[in-house]
Amino acid sequence: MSTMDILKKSEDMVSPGLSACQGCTAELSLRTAFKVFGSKTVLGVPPGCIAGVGVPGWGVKTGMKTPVVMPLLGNSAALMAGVKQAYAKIDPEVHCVVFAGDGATVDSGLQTLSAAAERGENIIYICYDNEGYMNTGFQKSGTTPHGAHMSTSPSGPYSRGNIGFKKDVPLMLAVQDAAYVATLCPSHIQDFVKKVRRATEIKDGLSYLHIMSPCPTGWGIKPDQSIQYARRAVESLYFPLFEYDHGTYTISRPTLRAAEKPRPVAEFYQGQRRFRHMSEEEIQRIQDDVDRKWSLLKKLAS
Ligand SMILES: Cc1ncc(C[n+]2csc(CCOP(=O)(O)OP(=O)(O)O)c2C)c(N)n1
Ligand code: SF4
Repeated sequence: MSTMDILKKSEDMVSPGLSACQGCTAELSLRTAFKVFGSKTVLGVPPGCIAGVGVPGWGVKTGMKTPVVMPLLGNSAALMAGVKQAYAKIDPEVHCVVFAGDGATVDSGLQTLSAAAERGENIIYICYDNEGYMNTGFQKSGTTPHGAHMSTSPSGPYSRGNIGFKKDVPLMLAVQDAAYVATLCPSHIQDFVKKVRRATEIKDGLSYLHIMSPCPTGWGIKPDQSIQYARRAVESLYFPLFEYDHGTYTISRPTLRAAEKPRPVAEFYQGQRRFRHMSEEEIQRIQDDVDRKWSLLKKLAS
């Protein structure tokens, strides 16, 4: 089936009426990914926006149309690995999928994620990266970008927002030999669907999908701008799309196209309330970091 056929013909596995903010790309990504996974799927969703917006549901008419398990903030990979091992004996075709925020993934749950990758657990782990702990009031996480004003790293007379730089967990897991690792963005839906499909084919280890997820409420953009900012993240190489598949790195087509004439990272930073205090010099530091990481990725894929 083509991407358009999958999106048009597959059932939406998420009931209407979630309470996510308007323009939430995490919800869009969940709905899109589940069009590929279908009904033979168990979802593990730790505390965070997606759990909070009603995915676990009440009864059988709200939330997900698939079974949902709610792990703790830090043990999603371990819990879903156990669920998968139980299902492997009953029906190995059942996908066991984690859909977790960046806080639950790159901070709290990193140990269990890394251990599940090491053991070769056959789960699909998805991180929707909205670059902060959004559900609890916009605290900084390990993927919050440099300079961002967050409730725990505010900008003001004595501070300039987040001091650190975005942690690169997709590369971390690729180096650690997860079976399949990919970065995805809802602005490039064909590439997105292709990678989710590939994850469902993997039978010999862990698949890790890291999705760029603009969050209008936390980023201070309008709901109808979230896809525009998602696109800017890809086109500036701030968020390069790539795959690591059993030892081979491949840069994805949208990123190869963008790399011919990348947009300045400043265009991704401009207009977001969390970055409005930042000077040109501070944004140049991000550009340098993005350039450095892009050179590394090119080398890995060459
Ligand atoms: C051990 C632990 N600490 C704190 C919390 C409170 N808590 C619930 S949701 C959440 C935010 C999770 O952030 P993230 O995973 O980035 O998802 P998002 O809210 O951005 O969707 C926190 C800190 C918790 N549930 N468990
Ligand atoms: S705060 Fe952000 S991630 Fe959470 S529901 Fe709203 S838009 Fe989505």
